[in-house]
Amino acid sequence: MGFIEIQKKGNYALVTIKRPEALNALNEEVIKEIGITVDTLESDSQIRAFILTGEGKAFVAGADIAKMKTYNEPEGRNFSELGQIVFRKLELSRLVSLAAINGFSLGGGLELALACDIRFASTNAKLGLPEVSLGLLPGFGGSQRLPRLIGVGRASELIFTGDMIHAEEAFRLGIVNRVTSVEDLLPESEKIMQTILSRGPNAIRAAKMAIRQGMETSLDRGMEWEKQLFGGRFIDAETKEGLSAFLEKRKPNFGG
Ligand code: CO8
Repeated sequence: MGFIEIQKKGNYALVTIKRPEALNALNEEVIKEIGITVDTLESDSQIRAFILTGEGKAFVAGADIAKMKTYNEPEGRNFSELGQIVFRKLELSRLVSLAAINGFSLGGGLELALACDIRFASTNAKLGLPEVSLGLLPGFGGSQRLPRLIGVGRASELIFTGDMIHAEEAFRLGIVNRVTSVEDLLPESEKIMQTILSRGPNAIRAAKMAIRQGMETSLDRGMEWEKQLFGGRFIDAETKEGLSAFLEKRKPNFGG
């Protein structure tokens, strides 16, 4: 693949978007490669998570503006649909995803990060949904995910102004979980991945399912889901091992 590098690191992967000459802007090829990457990692039974980052001074500076300039109405809709489908696949994947935002994360680039489970940003990162400055609106799910994440008022302000914000402001708003120094971004991302990967893998998968499905339904239906998933844990050897290890005062062996 031309735009994406996958480095396997035991049971997780470091995925780097590499189109630095255009600040990693997303054209159709890059988006398709992101989809192929998710499929490839999902089909690898050893891999349980990935960290997504960008090469150079951007995470992703948005959808490819030069390419979008050539679009007519169906092409614009198709492009939006392609991004939506690929980001949704990433979001619902069994893999835990962490966006390590190393620089500009704008437009489609922020929308990509919003589809990940966890977001860390380095102090130099700048985030925003500047689509309205181009006569567009977020088209890869951003108008839907951002209000769900930070509330309608705050999302509306960011989307209507198109303003870029610094990492600290993104942290204050709840868009990113953590702000790190530039040097610490990947080590901190890897450290939290190690913690996540040391826990019960099937439990994490169930928890992700409960969170993702629960966020899109009523509280009562979400709790019904949670109950089913919780019950399901008791037919899994992993749960037996986790409970026994606690009682035997030892570390659980989840085989990871
Ligand atoms: N698309 C294409 N090329 C880009 C993009 C982009 N989004 N961003 C940067 N580039 C290119 C520049 O054109 C430039 O190319 P060249 O060297 O050939 O002139 C190169 O990357 C370096 O960029 P700059 O020289 O501009 O770098 P600066 O450090 O001066 O500025 C910025 C960095 C502030 C990030 C600036 O590049 C910028 O404002 N970029 C555009 C950001 C933006 O508006 N992003 C949102 C795009 S719209 C979007 O994402 C919609 C998503 C939903 C689509 C739905 C389908 C229809």
